[in-house]
Amino acid sequence: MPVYNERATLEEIVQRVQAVDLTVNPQGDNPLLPGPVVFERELVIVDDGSTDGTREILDAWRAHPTPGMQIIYHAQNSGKGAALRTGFQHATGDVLVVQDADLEYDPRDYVKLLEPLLEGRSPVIYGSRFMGGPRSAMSLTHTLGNKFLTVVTNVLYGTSLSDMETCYKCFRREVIDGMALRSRAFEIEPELTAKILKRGYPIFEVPISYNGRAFHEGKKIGWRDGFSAVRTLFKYRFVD
Ligand SMILES: Nc1nc2c(ncn2[C@@H]2O[C@H](COP(=O)(O)OP(=O)(O)O)[C@@H](O)[C@H]2O)c(=O)[nH]1
Ligand SMILES: [Mg+2]
Repeated sequence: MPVYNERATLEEIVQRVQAVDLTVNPQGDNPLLPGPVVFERELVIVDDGSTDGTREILDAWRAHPTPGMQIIYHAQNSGKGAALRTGFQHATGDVLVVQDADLEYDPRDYVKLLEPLLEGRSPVIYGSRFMGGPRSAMSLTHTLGNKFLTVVTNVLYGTSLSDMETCYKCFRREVIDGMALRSRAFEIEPELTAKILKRGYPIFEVPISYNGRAFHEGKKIGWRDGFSAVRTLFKYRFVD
């Protein structure tokens, strides 16, 4: 969980992550499929130099450690990409899921990501906001921006994804083992997607719910990040 100045939502999202039932029932007629699987939860929170009071909340939690929860501090703000890279380094589990610290994504969807993963459909599952799941309105600029970046991804990498920029990226650890991730800011989404596809992993998508927030509620991504995403998609098409 990358966190930057999320005082208003941090406690609520962590409570939701901790509360969610992680029992997954893989379906299918493969006799080798396990029965119900209960995933163990490990939450790695990376605070990226927050200055709005988020640190004080985290300080209090660090004073009374919760098993299965790590809290890591960046000395200064370095961007969502840097925070994710720190988180990936510290996570010890077999499966990783990215969880933003706002309330746009719903942890109850984790099982939807884990089910096809366990069924062996792919070691990489993306939760898509554009497959008919329940959602609040997304602004027109964000909708067009997301669709455009997804089309650029599909053209460059020969895929037919519906949501490249989704925060709900779930993958087995080995998918990113040894992967040199360089992005500091929001270009981490196209970089991860590009490198996963170049390693030859198919990305399996499932519908998830989405409760988008507006800029005045703290959303930070903007049109400059769109340009940077396009540059990133082109760059990693040709270099590693
Ligand atoms: N680490 C880090 N995280 C950030 C930064 N900006 C946003 N985030 C976090 O990254 C996630 C996504 O941010 P958000 O503004 O919701 O972006 P969007 O939903 O992709 O537009 C949230 O958990 C933020 O706290 C930043 O500069 N550094
Ligand atoms: Mg967000």
